[in-house]
Amino acid sequence: MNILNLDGVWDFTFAPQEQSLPDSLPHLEWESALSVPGCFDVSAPFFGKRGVGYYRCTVRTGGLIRLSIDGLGVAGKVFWDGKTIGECPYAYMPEKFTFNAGETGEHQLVIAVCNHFNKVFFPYFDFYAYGGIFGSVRIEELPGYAIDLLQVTTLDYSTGRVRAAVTADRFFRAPRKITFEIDGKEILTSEFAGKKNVYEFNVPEFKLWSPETPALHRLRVILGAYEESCNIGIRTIEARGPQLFLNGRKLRLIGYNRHDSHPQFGAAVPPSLMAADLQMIKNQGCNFLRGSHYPQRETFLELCDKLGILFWEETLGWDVRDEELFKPEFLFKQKDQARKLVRSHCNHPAIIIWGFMNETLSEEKRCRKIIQKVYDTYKANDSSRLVTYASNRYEKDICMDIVDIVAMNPYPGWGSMNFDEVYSLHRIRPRLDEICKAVPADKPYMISEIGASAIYGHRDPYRVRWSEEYQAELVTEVCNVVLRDPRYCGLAFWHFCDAKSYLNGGRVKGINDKGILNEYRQPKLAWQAITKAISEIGIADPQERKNDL
Ligand code: ADA
Repeated sequence: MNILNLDGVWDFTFAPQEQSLPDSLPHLEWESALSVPGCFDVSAPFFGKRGVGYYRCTVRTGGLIRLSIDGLGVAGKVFWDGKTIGECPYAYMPEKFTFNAGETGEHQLVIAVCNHFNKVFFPYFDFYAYGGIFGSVRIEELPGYAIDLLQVTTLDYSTGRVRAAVTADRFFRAPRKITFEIDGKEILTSEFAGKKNVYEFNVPEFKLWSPETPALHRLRVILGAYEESCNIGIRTIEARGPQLFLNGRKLRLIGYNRHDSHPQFGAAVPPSLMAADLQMIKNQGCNFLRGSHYPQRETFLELCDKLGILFWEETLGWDVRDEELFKPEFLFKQKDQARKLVRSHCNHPAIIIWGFMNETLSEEKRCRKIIQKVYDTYKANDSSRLVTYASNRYEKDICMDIVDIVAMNPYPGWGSMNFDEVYSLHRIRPRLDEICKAVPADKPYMISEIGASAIYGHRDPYRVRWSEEYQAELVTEVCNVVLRDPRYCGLAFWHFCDAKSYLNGGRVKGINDKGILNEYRQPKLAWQAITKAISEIGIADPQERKNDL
């Protein structure tokens, strides 16, 4: 089986007059060239423009193929030799298309990308809607059928027992032999008939995956003439009462929210920068990231697996307003995204939480129904992970009982501010304590966002808001309150680095400047402050630390 990686230089042309994806492929003059992955609106002459960008490449292949696009934005459409193959309706979501490519020979692949806002990516989101192809484009040449979904789950971390659920695609008809290999050794051979089969086996000489020792095993599955491989990690994640447990051991999360964003690359952040970001986070003593607010690139998740960064991945649905939230199509799209996300990323041990609907109307009964349904969809597709949403409804939230871990985005000392008050850090502890009391005592509770804006380089003897000093003191106080209190099982600062947004909502320079680093990853004072707090206070549960003494 052959895999073609199509990353590289593609022909490009831009149609600024087009407001949406075309029904059929128009006649085009290929005026330019761009790299894939890449965003077209981060460089001249397309800076900040909205319209439809067309990417074209020529591929030598034929027969049944599976084309995968690891995320694009804002929406895309795929054409093969001029014919429509399918759509990528959700920004950032990986998509796969299986189709007959025709006779072996040269074929033309065109991906049209529209970066106008749509009913998935709304103009009021607090992050920039980049246009481009964010991740790799690949083709697998299939032997006439393929595995559609391979889902591996750890059943028992003490014995290394796993379950592998294998679903064949719609082209699979006759029964065939299926073989599983782990780390190059055959461990199971069986007959595969029908659409979905489930197998259980023990991983020989298994090592547990954890942030401290992110051990991976290589799984190869061969079904007839088709095969695929992936890394798997033996690990379980559980919520028991108010605690989290990873492989049966108490777990506390500390880290950041992170946008996949950079001034020069937009949302198509190169792997080297992803690795550098993750190394910084790990080196600081953190173990957790929330991929705010959309699906991630495969490379990024692979890096999290290998470096041992626990991950919260979520679907796109940021603060969606009620005129959209309560339309049936919103729920349909949320469920569809949840299903696709699980299917795309279920074998990454780093992912421990699936998320959805950031800061929604969780104080309303009619929203409760939506939250319940999206939660159920995740659980039906993957019962091995925790599912939640990040709330900013605090005491008013009526959906905390639904989710596996309560997650709040409070901004004491920053949000709901009284501008006459220069310095508000004294508000942090009382406000966090109040919110804590409102969270059901039997649920794990984490802070999924907290922070303050700081303009990089702005130092101020008054330590006013927007100064690096104020932000640094705020994060120190947050660490003092949260890391010392066993009630919290996690803390994720908003956010790792400054990221492009819009000018609305008072975003200075159109940037969300609550980054602990600036958009070029240069540290503000708060970076050192967090490093210091982690090394002085530690991240383990305070009660466990006491027991250790
Ligand atoms: C919210 C939201 C973030 C960001 C943040 C802020 O909590 O979830 O995406 O917009 O506010 O900076 O105000």
